Amino acid sequence: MVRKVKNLLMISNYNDMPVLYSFRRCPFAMRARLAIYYSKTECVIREVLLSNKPKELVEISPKATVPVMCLANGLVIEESLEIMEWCFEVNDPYNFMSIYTQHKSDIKRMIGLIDGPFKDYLDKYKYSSRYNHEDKIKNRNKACDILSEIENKINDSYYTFDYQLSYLDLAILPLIRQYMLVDKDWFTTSMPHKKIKHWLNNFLESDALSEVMVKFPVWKRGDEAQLFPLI
Ligand SMILES: N[C@@H](CCC(=O)N[C@@H](CS)C(=O)NCC(=O)O)C(=O)O
Repeated sequence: MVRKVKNLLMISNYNDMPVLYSFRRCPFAMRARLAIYYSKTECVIREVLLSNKPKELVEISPKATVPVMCLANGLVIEESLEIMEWCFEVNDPYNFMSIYTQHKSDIKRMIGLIDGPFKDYLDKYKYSSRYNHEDKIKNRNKACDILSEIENKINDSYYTFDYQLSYLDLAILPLIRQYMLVDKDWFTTSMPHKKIKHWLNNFLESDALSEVMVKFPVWKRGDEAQLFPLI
């Protein structure tokens, strides 16, 4: 969703750069930061605590999920996928948008599977202390079944499309990384989708991931602008 801030004085912009409200470990904020990184967009990043969101974030985006991107003209982009699209519409040095445009319905359907049912099973698997052991395994396996679609999509070059990263890879890798992190040993030794393991490993070893996972102190009003990415 895109909204407009009415009182532009509410936005403290640094050199007219977009401001990204982010939370380092959030997979949705990660996908937004990956898009910022790959589109070579310069922005100001504000790391937030989900347990103590700054009022500046809640004022510009009452639903107050992260990521949120606020542009100098007052436009506020409140969904991670829309932030990705905005970044690549402004600058797309790796031509991500051409594959996206050609295969939009397929890509949206797969992102929908990962953001929807996969994320639901992942949360139940990850926070399984609230459930019994049997449920934990059941939810892990249901999430794993959904991953068969992605496994079938990954080609011999270990991308979902052609011979390069795409919008789809960037959008879903952070959630699949989160799935792996719940039980690394099981994922490495027993998770059946071999191509996914290889594809995820390439991502885990990438410069892009190191850049987007740099730790920033939690932002508070009055702090100096923290630019992102650092390079
Ligand atoms: N559909 C949203 C989902 C964003 C989302 O759910 N972010 C989580 C953090 S991973 C959040 O901000 N939750 C709000 C909270 O925990 O208060 C998007 O893609 O941007």
